[in-house]
Amino acid sequence: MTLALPLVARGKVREVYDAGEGRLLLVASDRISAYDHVLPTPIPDKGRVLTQLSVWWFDQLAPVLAEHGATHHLVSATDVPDEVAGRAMLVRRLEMLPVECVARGYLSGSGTVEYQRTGSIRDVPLPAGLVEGSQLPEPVFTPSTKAEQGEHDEAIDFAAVVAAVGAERAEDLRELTLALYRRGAEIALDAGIVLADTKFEFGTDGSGLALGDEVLTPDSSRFWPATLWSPGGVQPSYDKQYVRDWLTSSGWDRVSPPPELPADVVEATRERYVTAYERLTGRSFT
Ligand code: PZK
Repeated sequence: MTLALPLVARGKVREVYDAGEGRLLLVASDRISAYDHVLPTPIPDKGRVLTQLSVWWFDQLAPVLAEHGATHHLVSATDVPDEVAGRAMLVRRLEMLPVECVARGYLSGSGTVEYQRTGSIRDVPLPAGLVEGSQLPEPVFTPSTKAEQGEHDEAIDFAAVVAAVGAERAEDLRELTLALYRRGAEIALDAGIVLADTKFEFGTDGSGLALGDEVLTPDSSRFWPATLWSPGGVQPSYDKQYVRDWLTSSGWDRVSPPPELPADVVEATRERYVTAYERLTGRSFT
């Protein structure tokens, strides 16, 4: 798929185009990544589900943003080229800030490693005895820097955020990130989904902070089925569990190009994305 617009940036599973007049077009594909690889098999409708979920979240989060004197970048999800209908967002072009704003409400992955080494996460001391999957006493702001393509984001402390954007903006980013996470996690839990952590990206538009990128999707967040939440081990992923389980059982070495997924794994994974959308939004996906 090639749009007749200049390509601004390309991620593993989505692209950004210049739409002119100070606007960008964010296009989500049906590609899926696992274990740091993009798989050769697309998941039908994934791009549309994640885009429509993001659009819904922008609306849900608008009051939280307004309380903080901030906005979001979404202009329209309908005024987009036919070729990408349903899976593209027209957004305001912002001056993006060079910080990935992560909030964690549960211990997982690199957060668990950091806690086991230091008893803290970033600048926040935590009680003893937490395990992979534990809920944290309070959500924690765990920023990172955007790595070059193919590299992992690098954890930074709050002082590094201050150095990057200044003290006042750093405080604003932390407060807004945690407020958005808290509201998102509350809405998700009502729908039976634990929002373990998530990443936001912010920019500025001349009058203040604006929430950019995609928001609170399974690609920017860890979603866990609430009914299966059981601290003490790696939690099943809401969306990618079938894919990870199948890749593991396939004997793939995680270094070679990944194999094609079988049709039943594709269909079960598509169903997970659609169900997450339907449970969260209360709408049917059509
Ligand atoms: C922007 N990215 C990261 C996202 C990719 C890369 N509103 C904005 N204004 C200016 N720049 C960006 C945004 C947004 N969102 C974000 N790159 C540019 C990114 C999606 C896919 F390949």
